[in-house]
Amino acid sequence: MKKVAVIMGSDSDLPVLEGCFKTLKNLNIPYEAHVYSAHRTPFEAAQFAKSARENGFGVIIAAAGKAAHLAGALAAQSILPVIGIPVKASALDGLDALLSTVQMPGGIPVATVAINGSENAALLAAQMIALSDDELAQKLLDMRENMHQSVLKKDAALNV
Ligand code: RP5
Repeated sequence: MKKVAVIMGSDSDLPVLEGCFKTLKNLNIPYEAHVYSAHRTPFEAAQFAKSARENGFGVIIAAAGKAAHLAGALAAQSILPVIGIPVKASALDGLDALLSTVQMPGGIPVATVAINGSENAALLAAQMIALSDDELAQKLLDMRENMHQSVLKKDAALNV
C-alpha cells in the first residue's frame, strides 16, 4: 500500500493533527510525519516533496497556519495529490491559513479541507489510496454504514 506523508509547518500544529493520525491508524494506512516549513526550511520541504513519489508515498497531507504556503509549496514539487489543512494558529482564527491554502494558482492544485479538518484530510487520503485497494475501500464503506446507522439511532432517540 502507498504511504501517506503528513507534513506540518511547526510542531505547534501537532494537536490539530491528532484526528488525522488516529484515522490513519484505525484504517491501518502506513504514514510518515515530518515538520517542514515552507518558510523556515524551504529546501527540506522541497526535497521531501520532490522525492516523495519515488519513496513510496501516494498522497501528501500538509498542515500549516498563518500565511500557510506549505501545501502549495509541496504541491509545486510533486504530482502526488496534496491535501491542505489550514490550521487555526493566529489572531485571524484560521481564515488567513484557509485563504493561503485554498487560493492556488491554476496548474498546481491543492485539495483543501476545513480549518483544522485533519480527520477529513485523512479520510480523503484514504479514499485516494482506496482507488487501488479493495480492502481499504471496504473499510471506508463500513465506516460510512456505521455513521449512517448512528445518525438513524440518534433520530429514533430524539424526544423533543
Ligand atoms: C506556521 O506558523 C505553522 O504551520 C504554525 O501553524 C504557525 C506558527 O508556528 P510556530 O511559530 O508556533 O512555530 O508556519
